[in-house]
Amino acid sequence: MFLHKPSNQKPLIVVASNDDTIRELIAKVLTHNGYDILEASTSRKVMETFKKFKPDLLILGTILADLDGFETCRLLKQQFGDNVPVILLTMPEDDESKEKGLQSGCNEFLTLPINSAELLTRVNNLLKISRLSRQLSLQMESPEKTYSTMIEKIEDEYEKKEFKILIIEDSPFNQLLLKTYLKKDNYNISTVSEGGKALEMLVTQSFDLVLLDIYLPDINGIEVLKRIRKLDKTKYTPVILITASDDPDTKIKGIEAGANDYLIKPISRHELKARVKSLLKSHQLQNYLFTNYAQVVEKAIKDGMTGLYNNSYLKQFLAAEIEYSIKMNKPLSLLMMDLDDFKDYNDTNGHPIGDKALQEVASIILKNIRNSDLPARYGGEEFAVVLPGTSSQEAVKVAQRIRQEIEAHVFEHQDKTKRKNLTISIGVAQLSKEMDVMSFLQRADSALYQAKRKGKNTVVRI
Ligand code: GH3
Ligand code: MG
Ligand code: MG
Ligand code: MG
Repeated sequence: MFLHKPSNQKPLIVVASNDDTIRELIAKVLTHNGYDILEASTSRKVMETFKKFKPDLLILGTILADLDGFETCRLLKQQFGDNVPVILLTMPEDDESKEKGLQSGCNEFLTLPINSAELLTRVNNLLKISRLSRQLSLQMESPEKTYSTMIEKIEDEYEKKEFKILIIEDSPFNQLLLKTYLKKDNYNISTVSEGGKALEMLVTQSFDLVLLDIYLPDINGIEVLKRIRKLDKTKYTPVILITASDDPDTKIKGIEAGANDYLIKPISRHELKARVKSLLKSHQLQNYLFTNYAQVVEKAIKDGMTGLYNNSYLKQFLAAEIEYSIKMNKPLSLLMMDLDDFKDYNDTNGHPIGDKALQEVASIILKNIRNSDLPARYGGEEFAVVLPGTSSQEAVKVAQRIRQEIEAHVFEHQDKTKRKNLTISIGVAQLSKEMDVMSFLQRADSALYQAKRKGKNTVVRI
C-alpha cells in the first residue's frame, strides 16, 4: 500500500488490456468522473507503471500482448504486495476465468460489455478501501509503523471474525444457492423471504452485510433498501442488490437508493464471493476508522489518569460557556479545588497510591455534579468544575458536598486517628460581565487561595 500520496490528489488507475476499444471506453468513463488514467497493453508496461507511479488500482483484461492477465496479477501482487486492488474484466458466464482470477489474487470482477454505472461502483468500492487505509494512517502518530501493525490487526480480525450476513430473497432456490456459495467462507448466514420481516430482523439483530433481492412478495427491494438507509442501526451496513440482468435502470436506481454494489442473475459464485469480501473489508476498515477517530479525540481532550477533561479542553469549554452565558444572560460558576497536604500523602504512601487517590477524588467529583457540568483535572492534584446555568450560591452547595465526601472517604493507608485525613480546599467564583477565561480562572483561584489560608478543608466563595 502506498501511504504518502496527498489525499487531494486524483486517484490514478491503470487500465490494461490488449483490446484498444475496451481500454479507451474505460479510460473515457473514468477520466470523465475525475480519475487519472494510464493505459497499458502489455504486462511489462503494467509493472513499469506500478514501479514508477504507484497507482491506486488496476483494471485488467484476461489477455495482454505479452503475458495473460492472470500471470500479470500474480506478478504484481508478488512485487507490490497484496494491497494493490485489481479488477478483472471477464465475460458474464466465464466461470473459468473468474476462478483463475481469484487464484491469481484479483479482488473483483467487471463483466463485459462495460456498463459505466457498474464500472464506477466497482472502482469506487475498491478505492474506498485504500482511501480509508490512508486516512487511518494519517490519523496515527507515526504513520508507517502503526499503519502496518494496524493493517495486520485488521487482516487478523477479518480472518477470525464470523461475519453475519442476511439474505433477503423469496426464491427458495436462490436462497439455497447463495447460502451454498458462501458456506465455505465461514459466514454466519440468516435467510428471510419478506421485506417486512427482514427489516424487523435488521432492527433486532446485528448484521455485517445484507444481500437483497429486488423482487420480493411484500415490499419492493428498493423500498427495503431506502428504509435500511434510514434506520440508525443499519445506515452504513453494506447492501448488495440482486438484480435481473436485463434491467440496467434498476441498477442505477439501486445505487441511488444506497446500495453498495449489485449482483446480476444468474449469480456467479466467484463474483458473489469477491463482492462480499471486499465490502466486508471496507466496512470493517470504516468502523475501525470511526473507533480510532473517537479514541484520538478522547485522548486529546481527556486526562488519561482520571478520565476527567484536561486543562486545555477546560479552557476551550470555558471560553464557549462564557460567551453563551453572557449572550443569554445566564449565570456561570466555576470551582477550583486543590487537595490539602497531598505532598505528605504522596511522600508517605508513594506515587502509585497517590495516583489511586487522585482517581478516587475524580470519581467523587463526578458523582456530585450534573451531566451538564464539566469536570476537569486542572493540574497535578488540582481539579476544576464548570457549572453552566448555576449561581455561585448553588455552586457552593455542590462544592460542600464534594468537600464533605472527600473528608469522609477512607483513602488507602490512611491513618484517620492521626488526623491525617485527605481533604480538599475549594474556591468558588461566578462569572461577571467583564471577565474572560483567564480572569475567571484567576478569580476562582484566589478564592481557593483564601480557603487554604483559612486552614484548608473548606469552601470559599468570592
Ligand atoms: P497544599 O495543601 O498547600 O496544597 O499542599 P500540597 O502538599 O497538596 O501542595 P504541593 O503543591 O506542595 O504538592 C502537590 C503534590 O501533589 C506534589 C506531588 O507530590 C503531588 N502530585 C501532583 N501530581 C501528582 C500525580 O499525578 N500523582 C501523584 N501521585 N502525585 C501528584
Ligand atoms: Mg425475488
Ligand atoms: Mg497544588
Ligand atoms: Mg495541594
